[in-house]
Amino acid sequence: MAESNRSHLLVTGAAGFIGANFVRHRLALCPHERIVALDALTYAGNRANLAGLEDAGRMTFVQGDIRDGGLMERLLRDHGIGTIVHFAAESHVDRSISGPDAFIDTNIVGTHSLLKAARAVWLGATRHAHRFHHVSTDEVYGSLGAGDPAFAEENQYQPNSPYSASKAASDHLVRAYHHTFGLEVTTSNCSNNYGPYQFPEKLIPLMMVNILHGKPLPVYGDGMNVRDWLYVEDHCRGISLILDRGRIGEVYNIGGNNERPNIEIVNRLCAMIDERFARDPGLAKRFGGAPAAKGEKSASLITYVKDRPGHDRRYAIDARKAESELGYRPAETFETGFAKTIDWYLANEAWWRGVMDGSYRSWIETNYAHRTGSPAAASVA
Ligand code: NAD
Ligand code: TDX
Repeated sequence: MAESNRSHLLVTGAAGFIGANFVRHRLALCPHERIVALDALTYAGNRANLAGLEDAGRMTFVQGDIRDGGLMERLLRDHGIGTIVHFAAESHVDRSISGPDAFIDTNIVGTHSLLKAARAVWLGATRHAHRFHHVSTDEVYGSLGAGDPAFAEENQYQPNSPYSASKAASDHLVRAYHHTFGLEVTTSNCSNNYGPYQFPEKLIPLMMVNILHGKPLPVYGDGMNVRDWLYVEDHCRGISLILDRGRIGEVYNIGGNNERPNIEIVNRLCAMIDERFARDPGLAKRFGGAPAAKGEKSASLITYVKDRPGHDRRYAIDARKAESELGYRPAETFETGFAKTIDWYLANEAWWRGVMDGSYRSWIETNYAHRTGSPAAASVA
């Protein structure tokens, strides 16, 4: 095999939301590095998220499945990979409730397949320089009450959804491969990301696209569930710090220090879009169905719907370990990150229209109908 090189990265789930942002971030940060960008291109993965990156010759895209152990071993050997950054997963909690099987297959079996390949190639007859970084979520720690302290790395795991349970299982496998086989691993558990290239099934881009089409904004339950929101580039910076300075075998929590109830997020999004329509008359021409195009308020679309089963009430991250050991701190405030995100979606209409295919529409309609009993009201033309 080619000698493994820590500067040769395999990024799994590279055509998804955070994976694609990470590839862009890392290529810019480390001009000497090369990346093999692997993705199965499920409904959530899009080649367009990596557009233009292959031209410089430092990134190679491979369509493949992490469950294909033979392919994983070949990629590691043929490209002399010394660093894996593992994003590939089924990532949407609502889909894990309506169809958990894919979450078990990809998040647990898939992660194990990747770990086995890494062990076979890096810890075989000869030991090779390596790092396996596993990207996980704050949801593995469960749900907090209003006054509870934020999640620290030592918190007990209490996953509540099939999604978070599958991520918890994958975290345990990564830990076990370190303790039992000596695989050099790090893990990060991060809060809710937002920013460019996020698939419009997640809260912020879904609400954004629905506002622009004048469709209902489905707020689950009483809208008072709290999430900690982090601009995606800050998550990518956190992962880079762990890759470059993190201690082997350690877990780092990454967060935004930015807890907000969902209804505040939706109201703020509505107000900021109204403000952009007021500033730019061209938007009313492009999005004639939006309330703001008719002088109405986007917030008039807010519709409270049946809650997500088992809906975690609150997540909050204590990121002091990453801050003190690695110097991690989010660069964006909620105001700057949110403004960048809205402007990116307004400027990249072709991207989001391109990813909203028939299967997207049918998922959004089914999910909405299930919560309201009213079919198709949320579908997007
Ligand atoms: P995403 O759904 O946008 O992207 C996941 C990518 O993985 C897609 O491109 C998909 O095609 C690919 N994929 C799925 N199954 C695959 C398989 N079997 N083989 C190869 N590729 C496969 O998800 P995301 O929001 O970018 O999340 C990335 C990672 O970060 C996940 O592991 C997720 O659990 C974690 N995470 C996400 C958030 C968040 O707020 N989005 C927060 C914390 C942690
Ligand atoms: O239509 C909606 N209405 C609504 O009220 C949607 C899609 C969501 N919500 C609520 C549910 C959550 O309380 O908004 C909050 C955020 O929902 P999601 O965007 O689905 O994210 P969440 O369930 O919090 O999980 C996300 O953060 C942690 C990612 O999808 C996970 O991959 C990550 O691990």
